[in-house]
Amino acid sequence: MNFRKLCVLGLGYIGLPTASTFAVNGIQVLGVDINPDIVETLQNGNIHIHEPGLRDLVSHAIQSGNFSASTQLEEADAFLIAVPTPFKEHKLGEHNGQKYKLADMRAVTSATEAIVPFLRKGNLVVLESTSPPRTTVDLVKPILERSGLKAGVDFHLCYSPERVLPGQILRELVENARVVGGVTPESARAGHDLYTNFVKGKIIETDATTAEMVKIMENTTRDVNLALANEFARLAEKLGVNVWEAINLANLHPRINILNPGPGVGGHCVSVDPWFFVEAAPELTSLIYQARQVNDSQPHFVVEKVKRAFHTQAAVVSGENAVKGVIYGKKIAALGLAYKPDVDDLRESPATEVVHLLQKEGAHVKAWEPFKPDARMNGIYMAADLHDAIRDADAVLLLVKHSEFVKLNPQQLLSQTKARIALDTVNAWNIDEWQKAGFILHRLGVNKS
Ligand code: SAJ
Repeated sequence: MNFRKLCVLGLGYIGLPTASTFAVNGIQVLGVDINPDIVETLQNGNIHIHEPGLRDLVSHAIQSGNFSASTQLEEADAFLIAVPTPFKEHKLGEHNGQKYKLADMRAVTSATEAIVPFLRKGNLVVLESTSPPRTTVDLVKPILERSGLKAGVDFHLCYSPERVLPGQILRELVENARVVGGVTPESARAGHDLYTNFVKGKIIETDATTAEMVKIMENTTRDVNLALANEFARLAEKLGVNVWEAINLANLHPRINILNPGPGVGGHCVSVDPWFFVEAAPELTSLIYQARQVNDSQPHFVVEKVKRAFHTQAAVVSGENAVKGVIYGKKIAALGLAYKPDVDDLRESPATEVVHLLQKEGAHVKAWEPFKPDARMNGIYMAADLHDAIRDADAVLLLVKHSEFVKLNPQQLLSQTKARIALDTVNAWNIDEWQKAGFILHRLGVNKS
């Protein structure tokens, strides 16, 4: 099938890179977003998200004359839906007393509804948003069929998951294998034809529900493995072992690849998608549910660690014993709020959760996020720069392994801060160097400084 014009609905972290990549590969693309600010930003040649290479790609797309942005759809040969699938804010599911999160499908629903008046015979519609299993056949298909056209007969319908890693989206978009699941084999073939316009990895055809399951399985596997790593960190602290050394040694085994523990699991994918399986079948997903509990409770573990760090110091200074209340009134510089290294995405970030929990304990936290210096976070005091964050701090808490934090020189830092306690939750700082400089460095997964 030949595609001349494509409408991409949703110009976020996936929609914008995908739309621009199609455009630079010769397809005429209309990017549609309900947010007029995003459309205006793009029309002015700017971008609203940080992703390496994206600014150049979008300006090439615009210069090619193939890309434009609008709040309104138009007729096209294909429609691609890349809108968010967050959780319902005020509603939880429950199974045997265990509460679980529910997908909020309003954006997918309204994007699909918006296509209906423009849908024509022979069109292709692709859903890319990560969605609970069976969304394509049970939600999207019936809405599109309100047009009077039948999916798989009059128009093609596919689910094709994006699998790109934030920070490397542009490369992975082109190089990764692509799964295209159709409601019929012909639909899958049409989806295949669309993605051949730029995908260099394999394009594999399957059915829509398999493609949905594949996507959720990938991120669930990562989440469960991350829960294991975080549990190992807790165990290592209890057993007096350095978890980082233990993981390195275990990973020498040819079939073992333990991930890195950290302050928790965030972002809009790995910490979200496993809930789609739990929602689909809570009675079958106890391991998946438990992994979510472990990862969601990791910020609490970090806060306990911060308390112990202050308690150790308090005991040395004044012989105080009580751990409770030990961080009340303490000034803490939180370095990094993004959900992972070298990205500007603060969604579902465990670092922000750590900050909120510290504040609940009465600590005064100043956060510094170099990738989003102007971010307005609800209830979080954002420092103007690193210096502002650390100047009056009693402790420096590293929450994200941004490259620029890894490179920090403890000797230089010492003269810029009152803090002598440093706490590294991501294994970024060299203990010897920091101790030599005069800091007491505590590390997640290691029970001594
Ligand atoms: N994390 C750790 N330790 C690690 C690796 C990650 O604590 O060793 C944390 C990160 O800091 C972050 C979270 O896990 O908070 C998730 O980060 P990630 O890098 O594992 O994944 P995402 O969410 O950026 O991207 C994932 C990718 N999925 C898989 O690797 C299976 C990506 O390929 C998907 O396209 C993306 O989700 C998505 O959009 O679904």
